[in-house]
Amino acid sequence: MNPPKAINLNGYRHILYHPISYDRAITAQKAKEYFNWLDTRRSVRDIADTPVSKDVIEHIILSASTAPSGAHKQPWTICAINNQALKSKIRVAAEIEEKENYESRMSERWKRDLLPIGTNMNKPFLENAPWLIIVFKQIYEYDADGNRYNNYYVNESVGIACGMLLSAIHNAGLVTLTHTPSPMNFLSTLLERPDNERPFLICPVGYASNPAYVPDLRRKTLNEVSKFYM
Ligand code: IYR
Repeated sequence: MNPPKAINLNGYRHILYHPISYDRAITAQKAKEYFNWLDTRRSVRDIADTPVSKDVIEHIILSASTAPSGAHKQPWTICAINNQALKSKIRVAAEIEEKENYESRMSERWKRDLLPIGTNMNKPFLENAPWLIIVFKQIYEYDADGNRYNNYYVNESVGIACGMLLSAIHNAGLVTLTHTPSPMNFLSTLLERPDNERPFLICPVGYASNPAYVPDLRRKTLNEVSKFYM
């Protein structure tokens, strides 16, 4: 007998889920192929001004928004900016904070740790990239009765969505980097975000410049990042 297409739990409808699954050989192949593909992702600062269509950005945002979240509140607002004047304002404001960071707020050790990455206070990618995707977290919301309630596991949920955002950008053959100027409250003002939202991450998105350079970094090995208990 076929299982019912839907059941009732706590008065809520639960529907039969048909996950895509593969036989053992294909499962192993898929796991390896995904790693090999994801391992080609790099944070890229040399981003070309080549246009990227709004439709592409919309689907990247939809992909990020498939992330699991605390009580399925999806506590994020993902802003996409391709207005040149607004991008310039964001660059100017970010560089003011970064100047302060590099000149006084960051420790000597921190700056030494960034030498291999080659970052500095100049953020041309904020203006050159065709799109800035700026993720805001929603720390609280109002229910139907107008009562304010806090969202759950907001940082975890939004962090996961950002990971999926990066994967979606990579999948489209585009590049980005995770930029977190600190403090970044200027984003709330410039983008006129409501009081319940806090800026979480800036991702400039576009095609890589040609040529583009990235630091010659090595990723930790499986042994370095994992411990199996079998
Ligand atoms: N937010 C600064 C500094 C910075 C900090 C870390 I940790 C990095 O991995 C990279 C940069 C900046 O964007 O330059």
